[in-house]
Amino acid sequence: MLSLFATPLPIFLLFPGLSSAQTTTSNFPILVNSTSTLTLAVTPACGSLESTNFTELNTGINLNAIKTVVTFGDSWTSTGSNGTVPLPPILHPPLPSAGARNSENRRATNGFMWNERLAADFNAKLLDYSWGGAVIDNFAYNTTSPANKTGVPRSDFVAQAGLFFLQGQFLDALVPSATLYAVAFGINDDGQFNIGTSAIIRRHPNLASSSDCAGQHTQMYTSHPETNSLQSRVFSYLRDSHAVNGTNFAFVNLEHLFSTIAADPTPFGYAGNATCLVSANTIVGGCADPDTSVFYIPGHPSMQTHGLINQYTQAVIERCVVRS
Ligand SMILES: *[C@@H]1O[C@H](CO)[C@@H](O)[C@H](O)[C@H]1NC(C)=O
Ligand SMILES: *[C@@H]1O[C@H](CO)[C@@H](O)[C@H](O)[C@H]1NC(C)=O
Ligand SMILES: *[C@@H]1O[C@H](CO)[C@@H](O)[C@H](O)[C@H]1NC(C)=O
Ligand SMILES: *[C@@H]1O[C@H](CO)[C@@H](O)[C@H](O)[C@H]1NC(C)=O
Ligand SMILES: *[C@@H]1O[C@H](CO)[C@@H](O)[C@H](O)[C@H]1NC(C)=O
Ligand SMILES: *[C@@H]1O[C@H](CO)[C@@H](O)[C@H](O)[C@H]1NC(C)=O
Ligand SMILES: CC(=O)N[C@H]1CO[C@H](CO)[C@@H](O)[C@@H]1O
Repeated sequence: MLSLFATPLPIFLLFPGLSSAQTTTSNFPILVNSTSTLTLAVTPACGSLESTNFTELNTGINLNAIKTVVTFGDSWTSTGSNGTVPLPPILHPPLPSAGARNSENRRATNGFMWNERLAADFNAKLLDYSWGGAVIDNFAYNTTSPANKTGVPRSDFVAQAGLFFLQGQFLDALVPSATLYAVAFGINDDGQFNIGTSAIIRRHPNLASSSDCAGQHTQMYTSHPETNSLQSRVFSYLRDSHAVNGTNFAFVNLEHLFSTIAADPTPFGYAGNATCLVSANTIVGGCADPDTSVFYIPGHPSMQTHGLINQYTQAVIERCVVRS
C-alpha cells in the first residue's frame, strides 16, 4: 500500500552520534544524480534554544563527519527500500512515482528523494526505513490501530525503528559520531485524534538514548494547529535530551520553505502548473516539464523540489548553529 494522499505536513528529526569514536571508513560509492536546476531563494528562520515553540536550529550536527544517514518517515522520504540501501528510481520511461505502482521500489516523486541527495552530497551510505502513509504511532490514535476503525494498515515510526534496532547493526557499523538519524513524520498524523498527547512522546523510540545516536530534524510544509503543537512538544523533548544527555539535534521547518515558494515561485525557478500530474496513477495529461513544478504527483514534491528540501536542510544545519 502506498498512500499517496497526504494532508500537508511532515515532522522531521535529525540526530548524529554521541561518542567521539570514529573509524576512517572510505567513502561510500553512490549513484545519485543530485543536479539541481532550481535556486534556493529563501534563507532559514534561525531561532534560539530557549524558544517556547519549535524553531529552526542546530545544536552541533556536523554534516562533514557523516558517513551514514538513517531515515524514518512517510512518502515524502520513502525510497521503498525498507531498511536497505535504496535502489535507483525508474526514470526511463517516465512513470508516475518513478516506479511506485510497478515495483516495490516505491517513491512518491519522479526521481531521487531529498534523503538520497543529502547522503550523496557527503558520500554517505543511506539506510531508509520510511514508508508511504506512515504515522508516528499507530497506538496513539483511535483512527489507526489498535482501534483500527478505518481498517487501513499503516507503517509507523515505532515499527520502522523496531526493524532498525533489529537489523541496522548488521548493515552498517553505525559509528555514533558519523551517523545521522532523520525522522520525518506528521503529514499523516494531522487530523488523527489525540494528536500531541504525551503518549506519542513516551512511545517515540528513543534513538537519542541508544548507544549510537545524536541529533534530530523536524519538518512541516504547511502550518496546522494540532501538528504545530505536536512539533513544539517534540522540540521541547529534544531540548531536554540535549540538556540532559548531550544529544545534538537540528530542527528544520519546511513550512518556511514551502510558504515562501507559494508566495512567489518564480525566484526559485518554478513555472507553470504547481502540480505536474493529475493523479498518482498516470502521466497522461501531465505537465511537459516536471523540473519546474513544485509538486509531481498531488501532495508530493517533484524530484527538483526534493533537491531544494535537501539544500534547505543543509542551510539550516550550517547557518542555524546555536551555542549552548
Ligand atoms: C541529471 O539531472 C539533470 C537535471 O534533471 C539532467 O539534466 C541530467 O540529464 C541528468 N543526468 C543524467 C546522467 O541523467
Ligand atoms: C506558539 O504556539 C502556540 C500554539 O500553537 C500559538 O498559539 C502561539 O501563538 C505560538 N507563539 C509564537 C510566539 O509563535
Ligand atoms: C519492512 O520489512 C520488514 C522486515 O522484512 C517487514 O516486516 C515489514 O512489513 C516491511 N514494511 C513494509 C511497510 O513493507
Ligand atoms: C475518535 O475519538 C474522537 C474523540 O473522542 C471521536 O470524536 C471520534 O468520533 C472517534 N473516531 C472514531 C473513528 O472512533
Ligand atoms: C486493520 O484492518 C485491516 C482491514 O480489515 C486489516 O487488513 C489489518 O490487518 C488491520 N490492522 C490491525 C493492526 O489490526
Ligand atoms: C536520557 O537518557 C536516558 C538513558 O538512556 C533516558 O532514559 C532518558 O529518557 C533520556 N532523557 C531525555 C530527556 O532524553
Ligand atoms: C496536470 C495539470 O494540472 N495540468 C494543467 C496545467 O494547467 C493547464 C492550464 O490551466 C490545465 O489545462 C492543465 O490541466
